[in-house]
Amino acid sequence: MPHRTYLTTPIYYASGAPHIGHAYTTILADALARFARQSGDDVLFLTGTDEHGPKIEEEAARRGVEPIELCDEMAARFRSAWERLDIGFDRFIRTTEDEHKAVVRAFVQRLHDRGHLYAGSYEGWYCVHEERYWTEKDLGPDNTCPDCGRPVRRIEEENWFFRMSTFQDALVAHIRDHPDWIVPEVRRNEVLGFLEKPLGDLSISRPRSRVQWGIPLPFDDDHVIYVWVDALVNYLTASGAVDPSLGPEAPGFEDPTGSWWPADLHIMGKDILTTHAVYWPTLLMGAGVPLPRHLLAHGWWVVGETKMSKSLGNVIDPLQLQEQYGTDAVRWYLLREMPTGSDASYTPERFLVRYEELANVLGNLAQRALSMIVRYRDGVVPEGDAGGLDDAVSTTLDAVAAALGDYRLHAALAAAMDLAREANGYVEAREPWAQAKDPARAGDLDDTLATLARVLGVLAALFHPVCPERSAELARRLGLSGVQTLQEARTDAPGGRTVERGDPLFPRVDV
Ligand code: ME8
Repeated sequence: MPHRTYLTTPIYYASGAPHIGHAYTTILADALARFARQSGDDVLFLTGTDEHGPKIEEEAARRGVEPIELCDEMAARFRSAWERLDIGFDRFIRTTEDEHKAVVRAFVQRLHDRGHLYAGSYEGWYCVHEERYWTEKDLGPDNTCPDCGRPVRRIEEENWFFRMSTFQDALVAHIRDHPDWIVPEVRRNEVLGFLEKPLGDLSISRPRSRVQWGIPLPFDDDHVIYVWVDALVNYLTASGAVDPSLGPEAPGFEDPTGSWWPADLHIMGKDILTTHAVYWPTLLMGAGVPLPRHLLAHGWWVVGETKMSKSLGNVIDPLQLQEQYGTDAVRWYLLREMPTGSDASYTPERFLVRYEELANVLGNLAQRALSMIVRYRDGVVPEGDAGGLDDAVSTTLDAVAAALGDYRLHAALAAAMDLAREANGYVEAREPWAQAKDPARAGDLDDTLATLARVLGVLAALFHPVCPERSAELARRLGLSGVQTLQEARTDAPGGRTVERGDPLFPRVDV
């Protein structure tokens, strides 16, 4: 049986357009999904849009459209952006889907039936942009949100609450017992630090008098479900564990056997780690549902030194970059530039540095090797010893596997690029142009060219998850019927294949 991997991105608010922050998370998930498929796993890769709550309701009102019209438009926009960036998601969920609404209602009913909900009153502050409550002492100057700086609203109303506090000890124990449950470690320590203070209960409903655009509570029609509870349950809906027609007693809640649940990896930005590492697992514990296996919280993209924001007008559009440099270049830049877990700064200069790495190291190696096979051997890879770089390949594959093991994708990609650098060094050291001049060294030249053909096949496989389009083109030029698996590539016998030189894989760009 192949191993199964279920990985998720956050579902993005259907109120704003995708920018490089959203693109980063989704490309990161896509690359991890492709690495998993490459090693033979069955994969479910989920993304989608978060479509309920006051944020959407107010944005729709501002535009003078119905909330669902806004959601339809934005969901289509996210989908098409992801398609243009070669993101091969398996499922795109929308929280306005009937199936999801039914699972959310069954989930909340289940919490109620198990005695974890109570009615109470809430008095405090709310930020619509972040869709979260704040206490007085958290607020910034002039009653602003400490996260986004926007004005918060005073709220006094009846809400249903989830007894989150009763699960605090169990959650702390789970995090301590599973050191790699939250990755990277700095984020794990942040969550543990947060959990040193007593955990409050969680308001999980909004009176319909204030918020209409949401899923009604199954046991109190005057309330809709808090958008974060609605949103988090998407991961369970898409897993197929729960048949919502069976209601809160659906067996899949407790025993998801045969479905994709539990998720192997939830990927998100550090901004929403608390909801994923505190609200979500405690809600699952309340419902008696197994917890996801890992959470990966990545860092934050800023532009130059500044936060990216619509009001500052500095939002970087991944599709504009894609148009200018191609899909693979955008994917490479984002994944190679940001150390998973740390913050990174977008600048056009850094983008070019990363682009030139593709062009001058990988692209140049391919161009040289293929040209020489064409020039010296009429375009047919000779039957030489292809193992001249086997040690370097082994070291690289070990480094890549180790880096992927703890989701350090940037390090895996750095190792892949180093192999291309090493292969360029091999060309310099072997001097095939000198070997070609000396008939006595024809066998050496065969070995050089066969080695380069094999290493290019390995590089096509290694770069495929991040640069799917150009890697497939490289494989085609190598005379392969498709990109090989890493196992096939490392022991490949390229002799006899007809190659094609082609234009540079990554053309020179005018700045
Ligand atoms: O929070 N740098 O949706 P959202 C890096 N709907 N990543 C960034 C980023 C940046 N500057 N900006 C956004 C929500 N992201 C909820 C999620 S999930 C059950 C509900 C990415 O549209 C990053 O992954 O505000 C962040 O966590 C996510 O977009 C927030 O997207």
